[in-house]
Amino acid sequence: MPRSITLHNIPYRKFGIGAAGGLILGLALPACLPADRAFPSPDEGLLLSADTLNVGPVAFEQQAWASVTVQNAGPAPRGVLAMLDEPTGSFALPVGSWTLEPGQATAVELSFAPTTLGPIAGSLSFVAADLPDTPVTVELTGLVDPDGDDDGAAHLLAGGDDCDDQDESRHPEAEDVPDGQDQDCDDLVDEDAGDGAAALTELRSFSSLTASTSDSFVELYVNTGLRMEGWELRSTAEVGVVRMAAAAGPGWVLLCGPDAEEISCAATVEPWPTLLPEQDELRLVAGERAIDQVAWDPKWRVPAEGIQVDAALAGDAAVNDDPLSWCAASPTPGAENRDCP
Ligand SMILES: [Ca+2]
Ligand SMILES: [Ca+2]
Ligand SMILES: [Ca+2]
Ligand SMILES: [Ca+2]
Repeated sequence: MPRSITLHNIPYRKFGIGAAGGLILGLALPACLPADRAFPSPDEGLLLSADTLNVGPVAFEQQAWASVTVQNAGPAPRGVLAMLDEPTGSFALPVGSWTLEPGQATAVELSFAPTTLGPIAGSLSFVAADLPDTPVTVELTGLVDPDGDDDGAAHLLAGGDDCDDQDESRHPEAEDVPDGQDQDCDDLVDEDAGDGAAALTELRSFSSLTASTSDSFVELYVNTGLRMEGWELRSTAEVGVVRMAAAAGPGWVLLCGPDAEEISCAATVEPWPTLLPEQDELRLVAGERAIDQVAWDPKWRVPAEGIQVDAALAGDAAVNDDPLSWCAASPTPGAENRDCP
């Protein structure tokens, strides 16, 4: 139970009088202390409602408040200054000074937002302007909850691997469903979308003779809205990483070279994986899972204008493995493909 503490020796300590002198003065002074004084203390210092204050447990990125009441037990108005001593910066005091009338009390609000794994210890002292050598102090303890969302993974600041300790659906053991969020905290997004979540539908400017990243693109038909951040577009020789700010689809989605300007791209691939005529293979990979791949006869050269999957077959990650599904066609980036002849 918190208890009030009282400075019993303010006048005597101030004048450097020892215990014996205090006793003598104490015996001599009762007549000077009004019997009808409103406060229980025989001195004229500050009173606190507690000498210890425990806050929490509080999770990281959360905040709790606590308060302690300080009272002017003296007969005159008094300036009061608070001094917070806590090395981690987890406790904060919005207001640090007051003027209190005789007998007036004020509740001092104190916030606690952990910055490191606890318990976090400190102290809060109050000193009256006219009694600078006799502060009154409340000892502080802040308790920390290392797993704020109770999903079994601790916050990063607690040495854990929960990338979002306020969302129980996000932790390293979670399934990363196709919703634009990285549920399992591995910086790959939506990689558990599954085979066939997206299928290659159109390729442009992959020939080494015509390669220009300003007009190169890979078109996908995305069957469910997803964000392919961190996925890879791999040719036989090169690996490009997909950078995608937001989820896109269902529908036609463009992955583009880093210099693309004239087409509306959902994502950039860096570096752009040039597909050589003699190495005609392209794979879209999420983590270690191949979402779709196209590997056709190496003799089949990719014409400069690009190739596309027949409109009726778009979105099927199995059928586009067949070269007969593809044909040369003028580009339709981000729009429905043409019918192959
Ligand atoms: Ca957690
Ligand atoms: Ca979490
Ligand atoms: Ca992930
Ligand atoms: Ca996800």
